Amino acid sequence: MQKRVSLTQFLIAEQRAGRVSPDLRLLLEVVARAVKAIGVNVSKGALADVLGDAGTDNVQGEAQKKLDVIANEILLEANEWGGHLAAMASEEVETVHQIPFDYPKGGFLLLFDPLDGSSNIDINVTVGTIFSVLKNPLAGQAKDPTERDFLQPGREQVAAGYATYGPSTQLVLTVGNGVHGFTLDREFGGFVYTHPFMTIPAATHEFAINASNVRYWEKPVQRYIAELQQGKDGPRGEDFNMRWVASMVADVHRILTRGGIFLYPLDDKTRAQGGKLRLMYEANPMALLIEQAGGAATNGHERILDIKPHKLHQRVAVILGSKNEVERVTSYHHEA
Ligand code: AHM
Ligand code: MG
Repeated sequence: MQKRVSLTQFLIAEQRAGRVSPDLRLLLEVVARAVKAIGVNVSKGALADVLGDAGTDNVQGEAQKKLDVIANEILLEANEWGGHLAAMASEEVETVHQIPFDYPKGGFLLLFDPLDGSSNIDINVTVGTIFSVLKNPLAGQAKDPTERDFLQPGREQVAAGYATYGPSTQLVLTVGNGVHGFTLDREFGGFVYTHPFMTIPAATHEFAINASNVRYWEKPVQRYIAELQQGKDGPRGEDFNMRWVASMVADVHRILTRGGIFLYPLDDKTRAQGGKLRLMYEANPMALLIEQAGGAATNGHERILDIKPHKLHQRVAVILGSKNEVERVTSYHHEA
């Protein structure tokens, strides 16, 4: 039988190779533990009264699902006391979440979307957690981090990842040395290293976009998608397939597994707020993973990881996945 490697063994090997500090290893282990707990709650569904609306709105003015609130609380509580974090930020929390006074503070900032794809919760379709890790620029000082300390471009991330709660619970992460996937063994209760060095082919025949928004898109995106839809009969001379789960984690996971392009472009509905998806805890971590797997990620004009954020809950247009296709759509934006 092939020897199984656990997440802990993987992280210890990364630590010995000098790519992960002891504190970052602890952080990733704690996130993995929180993700397991979220997965348990997600999988209980209607049996545990975790479905439906929480009856509250988040900072973005979106109705919170019960599981949004539960997942957020699990991640905040799990990460407060270990001493590895200086502060946290979450899609579900308006301001920076400070580490309680009675716990030591560490050198990292953790950002997350506790439960991405909320519209899929009540219909038993894959949802996930997305997270991003930055260094605390105030490390060694007695000051609490403020929102400004979080506003670093995505290229500064020291780690990023996501979990999918689907037929199996998977954890996919990068610490800057490729993308690595782990599958939760539910009987034994641990993550097993199942997907080493995930890569995205440069070419693809699969795209993901919410095509109901076609009339709101900008011209370059309308042109690109129209060309794909014309298939063999159009300028591309080949057919393309479409998939849209409406959970970014699931769509990105498919792309990391078999290639593809994902677009949530700027459109007339979301222009005023800068896009639909959030830069700091959705686009940035996914962009780092995609680049680490050999793909590309832009907002149509520039590399996502180079965008200098100006606010915590900033939104952004997202085009990511197989390099050839991302470069093509981006060039259409430049031509326009
Ligand atoms: P959420 O963080 O509130 O769940 O919203 C983000 C989700 C993404 O997971 C997904 O790609 C997109 O919103 C789906 O949008 P649409 O409803 O237009 O299909
Ligand atoms: Mg989300």
